[in-house]
Amino acid sequence: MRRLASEILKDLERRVAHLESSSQEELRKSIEVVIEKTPSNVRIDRVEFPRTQEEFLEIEANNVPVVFYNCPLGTNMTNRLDLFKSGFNPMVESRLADRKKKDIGELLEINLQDLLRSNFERGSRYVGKHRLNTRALKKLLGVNLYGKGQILEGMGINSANMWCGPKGCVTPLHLDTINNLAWNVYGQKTWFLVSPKDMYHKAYLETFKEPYEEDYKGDWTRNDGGRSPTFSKMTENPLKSFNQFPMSRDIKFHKVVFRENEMLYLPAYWGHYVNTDSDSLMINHWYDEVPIILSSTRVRGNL
Ligand SMILES: O=C(O)CCC(=O)C(=O)O
Repeated sequence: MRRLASEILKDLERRVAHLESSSQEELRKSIEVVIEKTPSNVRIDRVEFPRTQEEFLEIEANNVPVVFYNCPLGTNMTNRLDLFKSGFNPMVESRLADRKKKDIGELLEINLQDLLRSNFERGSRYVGKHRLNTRALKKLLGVNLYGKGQILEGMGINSANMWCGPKGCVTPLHLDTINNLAWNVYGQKTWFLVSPKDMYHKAYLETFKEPYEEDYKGDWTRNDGGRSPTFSKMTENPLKSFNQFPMSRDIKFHKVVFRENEMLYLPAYWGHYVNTDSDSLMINHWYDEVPIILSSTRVRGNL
């Protein structure tokens, strides 16, 4: 049954009343600042990868996602078989990526090559957020993205994660409290991006799981170290979910088709729903947790 807006607003008040801890308070303040900093009418641009770090920093400071094309990070990897041939074979946690399931699926530990060999055929399993160290990254891609003289040198990028799976995988709408640079190594994904303001004032009200479930305990500002406060119940294409979530009609979903050898800069607190359009491999890096940016000087280091 549809919920009335007034009921939903009451629900929000109840949730806000439970924001007790100072870290949650700090996060809340951060969100307000982020919302203030983010222009309300935005367009997601697709631009040539910056030539200098200054150019990159200028773009980054706008707090608006950008897709960079022509990344100077090309690899010879054109499909999952190249990944297979690289001999890279860590144990990975994969999860079910069934669109019909209303959650992100149970985790299964498996070695990557077995996964590529078996489940890609059935198209049911997805490796999300598999942490890579510098050596693994180098082995996988044969490039050092953040070495001396690179645009991203000294940016404080301290993690690399691999996302790999077949067509049809979905990551439900959620947000992270940390900046993101995602590089599409091969394949195509479609991202639906939501501004921090819409996430806070519209999406969270209606689409997020009950905040007091054992797993979540707090509201969406909860910082759980995984940097994803929680996933929403929006597991289907957002543009086809209006019947289920009527308030989401008012949300501006920015649709971004993310192609091979492009990099997406996604500022913290931007909501994202991701659909995998073909077999794909993506590497992403989180950096500069936003509350840290707001409360102290920025300390930058390297991977
Ligand atoms: O590519 C995906 O499936 C999800 C990526 C994501 O959520 C992220 O990079 O934060």
